[in-house]
Amino acid sequence: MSQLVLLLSGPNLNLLGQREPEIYGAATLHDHVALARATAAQLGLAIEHRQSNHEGDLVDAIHGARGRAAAIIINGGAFTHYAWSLHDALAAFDGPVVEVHLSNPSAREGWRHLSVVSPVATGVITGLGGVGYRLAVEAVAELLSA
Ligand code: CA2
Repeated sequence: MSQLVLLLSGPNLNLLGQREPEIYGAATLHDHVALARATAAQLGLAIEHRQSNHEGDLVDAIHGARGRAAAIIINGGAFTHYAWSLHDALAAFDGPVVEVHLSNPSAREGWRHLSVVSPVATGVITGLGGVGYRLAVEAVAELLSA
């Protein structure tokens, strides 16, 4: 049976493709999830995707992954930069955590340079646009097979 990977999307990512294509590209969140699912299928993994604009929903989703999902891939959106509840929830998850961002937050405004997710992530993929979602799934497959 396929191992389950929870893919989490934070606030405003549901608007991708509608604004700021120069920063985030023209693809929609649906496109990124579809790429992650297709990559996962090739590698014997299954993706469960959850997007929310509410911090507590994402914390609940991380709790719900405990003992059920083998790994988590997270683009926390702007919560990445200040939502310590996500940090604590991820710290309580046993399994690889891959943080992914479409843009490179370190090359943008100062307030985006801090990630509260990175200290509890196994690895981080930033600045590669939608390709990052494929690479995140490939990284998870490698980590789970090691
Ligand atoms: O680069 C990324 O993937 C980000 O996580 C995207 C977040 C941003 O706050 C992070 O610093 C980096 C923003 C997500 C979506 O923002 C949109 C806003 C308006 C229209 C479309 C997308």
